[in-house]
Amino acid sequence: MKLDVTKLPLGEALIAFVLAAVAATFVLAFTLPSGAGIEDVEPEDGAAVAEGTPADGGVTGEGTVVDVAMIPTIQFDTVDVAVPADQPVTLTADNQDPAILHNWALYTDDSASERIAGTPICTDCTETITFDPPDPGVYFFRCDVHPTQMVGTFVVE
Ligand SMILES: [Cu+2]
Repeated sequence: MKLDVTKLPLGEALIAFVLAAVAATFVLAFTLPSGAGIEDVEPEDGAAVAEGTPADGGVTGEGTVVDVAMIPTIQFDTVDVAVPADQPVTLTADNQDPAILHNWALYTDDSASERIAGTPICTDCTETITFDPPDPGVYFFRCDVHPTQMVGTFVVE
């Protein structure tokens, strides 16, 4: 039969194919690391990406996260809050004081005449707000329902 004749070209073709595959493997081996290098650069530009996707969870992607709880009875779990000045603050006020209305509100000082930010007044609730902190300094926060019982200091550094 002529099978032996047709096998030889096939064998040569296979060898050529394998050589080409090996060559391609080397080419890919040198190409892929540079591709990965490009991907490594992207996270450094991630700030722009994060700004573009606030709906995906900008809450924790950037900025300062502050958690304050209202606890029994009629008090904040923390009365000293400090944040950096150069990034937005995302504050969550968790009212754990059963059936008592509370909120968290930030003012320029304890006269509470100029409000900077605040959560709604509610009971058995958790409210989250995001705001830009004022200039570095010492500020005042309180619960508007209990303005003398529930107070604290808010420092912007
Ligand atoms: Cu209160």
